[in-house]
Amino acid sequence: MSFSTISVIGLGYIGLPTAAAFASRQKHVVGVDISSRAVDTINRGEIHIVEPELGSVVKAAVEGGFLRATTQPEEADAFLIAVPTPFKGEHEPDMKYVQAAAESIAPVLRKGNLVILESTSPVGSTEQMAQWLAALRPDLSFPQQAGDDADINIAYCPERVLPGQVMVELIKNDRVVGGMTAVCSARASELYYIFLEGECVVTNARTAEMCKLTENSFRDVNIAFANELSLICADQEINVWELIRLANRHPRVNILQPGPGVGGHCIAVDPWFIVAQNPQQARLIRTAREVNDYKPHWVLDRVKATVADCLAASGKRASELKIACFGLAFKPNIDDLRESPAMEITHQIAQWNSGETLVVEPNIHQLPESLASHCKLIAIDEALAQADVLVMLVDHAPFKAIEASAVQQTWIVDTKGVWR
Ligand code: SAJ
Repeated sequence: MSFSTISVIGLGYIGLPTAAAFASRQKHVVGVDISSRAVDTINRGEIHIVEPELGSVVKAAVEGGFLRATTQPEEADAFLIAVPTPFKGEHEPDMKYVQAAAESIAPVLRKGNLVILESTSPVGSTEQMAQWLAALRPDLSFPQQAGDDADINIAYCPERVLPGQVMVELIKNDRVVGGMTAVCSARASELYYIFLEGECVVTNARTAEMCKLTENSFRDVNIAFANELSLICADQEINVWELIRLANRHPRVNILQPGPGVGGHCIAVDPWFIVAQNPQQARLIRTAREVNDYKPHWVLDRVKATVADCLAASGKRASELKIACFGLAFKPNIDDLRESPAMEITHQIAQWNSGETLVVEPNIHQLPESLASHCKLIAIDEALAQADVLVMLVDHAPFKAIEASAVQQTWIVDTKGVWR
């Protein structure tokens, strides 16, 4: 049975691009979101998130009549669930949005439907979702009951796109497809091949769930290694960026880059899902999280020590001192400030600093509310002209383009090796 109507539940950073990708292949897509603001924005052909190329694809899809958003699920041939899975309490995954999404589609499910979970989820979540659905629809059969003959097919297919490159990676990246049965995997692959140029690599649901967590944990552990090196090198008075560049000349060494910490909504969260399920075994993964979470505190201590040195050398009063923070985003060349270590550090500096805190962030026009009353958003050249202490937090392209001769300050904390 082919897919003529596809419903995407959750129209955020993953759901909306996915909905737009299907619609761009002339499929009728019904996007569902609990936010009526997001729904209204999309139905106007506009977007509520920032992602290159997404705006034009959504506009064309809405104007062409292929994409429509609503707050209430409707009947469809396939349902993709792409809602957030944050953590709660002691870093345990919070599945309430997945459960709510499953409960919301249960009444409109019909025989022959395919349901795919895309949200990053702990191992066993797809089976759990299938049980929630089965409990609400005893009139239908599910894979855990009827195997390949089930009325409803269910699969776990994680997204793995990089923010800032979503519209390219969504189409080009290979896709891990974890069906609850072989038929579920085959149907899920058929669905993704509507837009996918990469390959669907088939496995079972549990392996697919673990695969997503593994990818982001791998990156977190490797960034933690770089961040730990940066602490050791600071103590040993070695330039960590030079060290990594040299070590990476070895044919089997490829160290990532240190920074102010790990931000974003995935890499700093997903490893905890493994730790929550396997606390005894996941020692390295937990420690990597702790190393990366500690880094912003270490940077703040470096800023305080540098400011103390600057005050002692200049004879200025603390209230006369200007600190300029370069970058707020969670990584270079984007405007996304959520879960950003640079934001956290800037906020802490502004709270502590009795002088002026200047902020340079070329990707935004206005400071977020949490900083607005304590900081001033200014241009690169103004900050370089005014500030006593410079704090480099994000290696945005315009910062890397600053001529060395334009930086006259002696007191610098550079978390990204831009002013090495
Ligand atoms: N970072 C470093 N040093 C590095 C690389 C990154 O400190 O060498 C920092 C960044 O500055 C940022 C954080 O890590 O604060 C995460 O950035 P990222 O570019 O590594 O990853 P995300 O969070 O934008 O996207 C990741 C990707 N996962 C992997 O590369 C394994 C993406 O493919 C996933 O789809 C995404 O998580 C997700 O949604 O799970």
